Amino acid sequence: MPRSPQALSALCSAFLCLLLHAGLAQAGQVQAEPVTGLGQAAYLPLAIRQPDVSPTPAATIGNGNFEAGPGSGWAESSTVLGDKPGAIIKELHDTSIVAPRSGRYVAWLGGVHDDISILSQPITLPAGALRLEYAYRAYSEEPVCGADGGELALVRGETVNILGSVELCLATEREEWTVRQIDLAPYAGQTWTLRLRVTTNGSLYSHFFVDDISIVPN
Ligand SMILES: [Ca+2]
Repeated sequence: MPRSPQALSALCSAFLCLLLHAGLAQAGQVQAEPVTGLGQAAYLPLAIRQPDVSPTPAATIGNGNFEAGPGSGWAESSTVLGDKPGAIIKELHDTSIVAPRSGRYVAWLGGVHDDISILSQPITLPAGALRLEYAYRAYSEEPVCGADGGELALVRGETVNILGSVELCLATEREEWTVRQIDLAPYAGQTWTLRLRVTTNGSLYSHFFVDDISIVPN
């Protein structure tokens, strides 16, 4: 039975409508991809932000300039003066003889007979090339080197890695602040106790003053 032109037209419209909807759906899928793509792109700023995360902090020496006074950062001990805070970290009131390199405080090892003075603190060194920097003054009445002196070392358990020696005699006196640097690259990424030890015998005074101990880039 032949359909009326109206009926055909309606059928055709419905078919076109189906095609149209299918086309739109298809077009929607096509359009959906960039939307999905944009969704993924939205994560890019997160990836960009990642380098802004704080890098591993450089190793620092706690109270390296001693200006926080005794009892901060360092362990102090002296066989003669005891192991209480202040045995080694001193505020210098009379700066006419020795003025601190910074502020008012220094570490003062020696200065008494038959003594072993030790200043120490644990340090963790980050990866990378670093140096230990410190300033010192040395005074001694010893005419012959070797009687009084000591060492700067990294200590862990029974292991002692000597970084440098401290000579205390007339020939090694330093009446002005003298800055020294020691390469710490072999110890990158490791945790040690930094230890400064000065030993004196029973005659003729020797003094070793230290200030401004820090870790600096190589
Ligand atoms: Ca100081």
